[in-house]
Amino acid sequence: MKKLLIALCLVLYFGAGTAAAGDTAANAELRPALLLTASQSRDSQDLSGQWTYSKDLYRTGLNDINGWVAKSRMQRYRDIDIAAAEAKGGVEFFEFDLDRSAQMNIPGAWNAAAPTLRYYDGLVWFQRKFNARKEPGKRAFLRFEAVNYRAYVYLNGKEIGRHEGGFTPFVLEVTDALRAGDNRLTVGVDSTHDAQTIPTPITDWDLYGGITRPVRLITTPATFIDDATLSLGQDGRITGAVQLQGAQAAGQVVKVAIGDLATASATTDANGRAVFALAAPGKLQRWSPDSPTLYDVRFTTSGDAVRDRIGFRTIAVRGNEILLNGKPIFLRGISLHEEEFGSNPARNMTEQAARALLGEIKHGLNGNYVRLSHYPHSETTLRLADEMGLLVWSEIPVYWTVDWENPAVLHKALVMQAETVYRDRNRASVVMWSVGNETPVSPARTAFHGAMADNVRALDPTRLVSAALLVERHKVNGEDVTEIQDPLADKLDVLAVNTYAGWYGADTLAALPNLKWKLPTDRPLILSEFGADALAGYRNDSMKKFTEEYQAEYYRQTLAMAEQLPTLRGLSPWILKDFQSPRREHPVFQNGWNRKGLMSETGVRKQAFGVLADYYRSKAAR
Ligand code: GCB
Repeated sequence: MKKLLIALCLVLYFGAGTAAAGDTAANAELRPALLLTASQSRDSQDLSGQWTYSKDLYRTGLNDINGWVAKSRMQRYRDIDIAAAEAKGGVEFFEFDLDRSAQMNIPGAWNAAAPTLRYYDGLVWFQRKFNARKEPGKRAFLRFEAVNYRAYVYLNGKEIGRHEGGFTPFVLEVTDALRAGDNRLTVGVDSTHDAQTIPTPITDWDLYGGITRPVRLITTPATFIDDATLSLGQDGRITGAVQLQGAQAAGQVVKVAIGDLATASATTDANGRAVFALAAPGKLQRWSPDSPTLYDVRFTTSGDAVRDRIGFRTIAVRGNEILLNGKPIFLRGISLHEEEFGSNPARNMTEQAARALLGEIKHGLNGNYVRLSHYPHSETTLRLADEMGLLVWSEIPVYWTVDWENPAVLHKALVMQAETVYRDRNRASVVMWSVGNETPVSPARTAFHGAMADNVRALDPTRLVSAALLVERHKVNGEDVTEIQDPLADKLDVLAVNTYAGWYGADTLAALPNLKWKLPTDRPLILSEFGADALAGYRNDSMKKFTEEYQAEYYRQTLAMAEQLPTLRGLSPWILKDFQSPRREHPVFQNGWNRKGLMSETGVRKQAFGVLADYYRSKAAR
């Protein structure tokens, strides 16, 4: 506990800054050394495609027995042509050869790639050879959008960096390690989770180990724009900042142009940072789900330029209302895992795959909101949410069990939050940062979440903070009353609860609309989860669990219950699509799939889909 208190004091100390949009002393320690914000607009080489791989369950490529340095015949990252070495003969021999190993499509989780890897949980080495030009005066970086869960990265036999955390990007400079011509990139990916990882191994979704999102080689000038942000404030001003990196970062003029509506310029300080503030132009169209206007925003210096597509909107709470651009809004949403339609998904979120999922929410369900659970989703999904007009709840996997008393684990959570905020703060769609999901109340856990709430506010004071809480039921005057009894509620702008009455527990469906709730009246409430399993195509009127009829009726009755909650401002039922979970092994109904989807894994709509779609249609009309 003492160690945790020290960590919290540090957080509070670092959290003491007040300036807007991040980058204050408040979070300097948590800022990734390199961001390459808006790097999709830069010169780059996409390293997607066929990589070779080698399983390494006993971690021989990292360590030998007794923790000694790995044997050279096991070191998968060596820059060596093994076939040529073997042809020469001699005493040396090898127990791997990534040049002649099996191939796998990257990005994508290994679990879907081969039956032998379906439940493989451990270390796998990946190799990709590529050809590069080396341009004098330019710098080169590798940007990984996500590697689940730990990455060990080597270029041409040299270690260039490591990263922990399966859902956030990281950038490694390779200017010196890169060769003109042939290069050998080797990445050790360890999917193992333990009591000190985030999440722990106790979840309700698939393991999905691997290089699950794109990897790109990016070149920049010697001094380059590392970060560039812009957003609309409650005061009607657009503010933002640009961070340059490199020897010439100080004293540079930086220009920003918002479409053809407005321009501004500023000069970088000694740290290479320039800040902007301008009155929102009269013609500025506010971003909203009904009108998701994005502007082409260009940031330029004398030697560099990046572009981003940015929407401008405000989000706030007033009493128990959620206000988008100053007007009350009801969040017509659904929860979503990062898993594409299909019978053997690989968590490869291509634009087409993300569009298919978000399209069902926006056009199928008449939704305006999505809970991207239970971890930061791909940049592709976030950019599409901006483009299609869906508000987003974003979270990191501080889920169920966490080692609450461990300062190192808290530090991981804060870093993961920072990586997420720095990645997504130009996304108008993101309106809410969640600091946890269904964690059992205890003093250590509440201190942990409290530190996360303070951290995320310091990083980004412009968005709302929430958490998916558990509820409790008590007898009051002989009647069951459902309540939030969680001190974390004091830290949140929006209260959110997961409720499964009618699925887990003994309640009948008919009882749901009459359940009594006691809720704070001063804050908006979201039902962040409710749901029931149904196997698509299993139909009969017997009202047995796992039938489509039961799930549809569960939705009707839960929505009737929701109508009784006066401060309810949004819903994200569990979940759009059936998703893989080793926790779910009923041999007839589940077979490794959590069946709470409104659609099957292949995209067949169940009856409850229509129930929610009709409800949202009438809600939108009201
Ligand atoms: C929950 C969890 C979610 C599970 C779901 C379920 O409360 O937040 O991750 O998948 O329940 O299906 O039980």
